[in-house]
Amino acid sequence: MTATDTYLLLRAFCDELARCGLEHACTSPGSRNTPLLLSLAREPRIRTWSHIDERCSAFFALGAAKAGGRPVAVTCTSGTAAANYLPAVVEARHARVPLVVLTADRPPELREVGAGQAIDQVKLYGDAAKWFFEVGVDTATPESLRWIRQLACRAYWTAASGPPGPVHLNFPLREPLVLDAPLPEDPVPGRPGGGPWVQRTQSPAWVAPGGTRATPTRGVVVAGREERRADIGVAVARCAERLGYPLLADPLSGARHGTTAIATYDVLLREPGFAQRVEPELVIRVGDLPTSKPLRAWLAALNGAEQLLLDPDAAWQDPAAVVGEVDPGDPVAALELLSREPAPDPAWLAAWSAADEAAQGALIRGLGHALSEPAVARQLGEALPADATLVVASSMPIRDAELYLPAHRPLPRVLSNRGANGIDGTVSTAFGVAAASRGPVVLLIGDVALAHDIGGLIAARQLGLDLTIVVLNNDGGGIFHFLAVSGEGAAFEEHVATPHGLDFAKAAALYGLAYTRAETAAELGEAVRRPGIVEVRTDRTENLALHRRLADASLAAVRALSPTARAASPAA
Ligand SMILES: Cc1ncc(C[n+]2csc(CCOP(=O)(O)OP(=O)(O)O)c2C)c(N)n1
Repeated sequence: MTATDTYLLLRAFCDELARCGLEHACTSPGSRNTPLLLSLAREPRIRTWSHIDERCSAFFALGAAKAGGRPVAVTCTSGTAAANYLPAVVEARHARVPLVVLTADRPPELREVGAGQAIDQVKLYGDAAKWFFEVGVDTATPESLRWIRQLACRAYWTAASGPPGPVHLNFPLREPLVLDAPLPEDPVPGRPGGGPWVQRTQSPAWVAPGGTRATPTRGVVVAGREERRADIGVAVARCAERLGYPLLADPLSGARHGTTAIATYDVLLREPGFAQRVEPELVIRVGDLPTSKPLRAWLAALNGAEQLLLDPDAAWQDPAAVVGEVDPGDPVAALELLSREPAPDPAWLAAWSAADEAAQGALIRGLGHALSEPAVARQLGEALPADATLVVASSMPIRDAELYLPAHRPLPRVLSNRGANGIDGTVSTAFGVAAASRGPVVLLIGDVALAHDIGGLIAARQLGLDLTIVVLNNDGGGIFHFLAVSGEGAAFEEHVATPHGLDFAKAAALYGLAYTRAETAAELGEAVRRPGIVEVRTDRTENLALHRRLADASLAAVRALSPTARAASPAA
């Protein structure tokens, strides 16, 4: 066995990844992974991004895979380096993001004998990885070169499809780890024409040509997170418009636009009278379940409605077990079929639209001119161009985005780590998104989430990437004020809210980023045009009070629309 065998095999492996369509790989420094990272770096079709911190690296890869919609590779040395990939692998599994994780390992003779940096890496990520394989790269023969080409395709296609997710390939590597002679020609070049060793053909759509499906007049379309395919969001909005169905679309669905989109469903469905009046006969569900609790509760309680789930990934997003029909085919084809024979009832949509207008009016009046947390979400949705990407952190930013991002215009693309709802790795994810996106990328994040991944800021300078980070700094976890635990006094403050008093201007200076403090909407609008950190300071207690006032005002506006309220009110 020589380094030449290892490098021949890894060159063929990387060649196949590139032939399949892999464009980005993240590397981290180390000795044992030298053959892996050099083989990736020498493959001209793969762009490599170097990261010091493996946790940041894997989240960066996650962001790049979300933005690019195809697998991204990530490679590191053995030991705790590989263990640092776990949070991002878990998120990728739950959010169905394709990652090809390539860990270097000690060969068997160096395991469990006290050799350095040797831990048990076999199935290190447990069930979080879709597939695990231990890859021997000691002997390059024509047979093993064909095998490794097939293996690379299998890893890529397994990550990319049915449903997408992370795959883990572990490479025991023996010394010498560098070449001592030029690498010879590959005795098994890839397929002629540049295609991969194993092609994957798309299964044909299940929809019979010319077929139709009857739809009732009272229906709704519910669209949740679908971050990979922009065409699904477009098809969802088109189908809802044709059928005259209100569209309840989470911003992560890519479908929150068009004439039937209802921006404030989260408020409307909290009003029991309204929720009851608008019980539908059919619910067409696409993508994951939206974040909104009132919407989830409403769907769970719909007794008489037929619920159809378009579920190409077999993700089974139905915790209340109310879905009666699952369509595993291509959602675009199914939506087209569903909207072939529309029989819209304008009064049905009008009831939803009038309530939505009333609630939106109350929310916007209630927001006033102050630069509050929901006002920032609203303004970003209004101001960012359609070619921008808005990455939204977990906690209150994603909740504010769901209610306050507008629904009347094409939104920027909205992405968020909602597979496992962690606040970790968010900065690194957003830099990964920036690496694989064309337009500007803006991250909306709370101060605790920013502090958690502050090391991720290194990507700006080290990798030369532009990202605008809007941090809502309420000095702690504002979301916890909405929970009963907020009544627990000093212990709540110290152990749950966790104020830190960090000065983000100094973090910006350390990482060589521009820093702006925005106190007005105009200052925010100006600052988000440039990369760097834009800090908006808010107060956790005031934020809670504002959310309560806004909820009360919008609910009152919806209640005032109900037939009984109108009859009772002398002003009506
Ligand atoms: C990795 C991880 N640790 C802990 C949590 C629990 N958690 C949820 S929200 C939150 C606080 C977030 O605070 P911040 O980012 O400032 O946003 P805000 O609540 O102020 O909107 C925490 C710690 C989590 N979701 N993920």
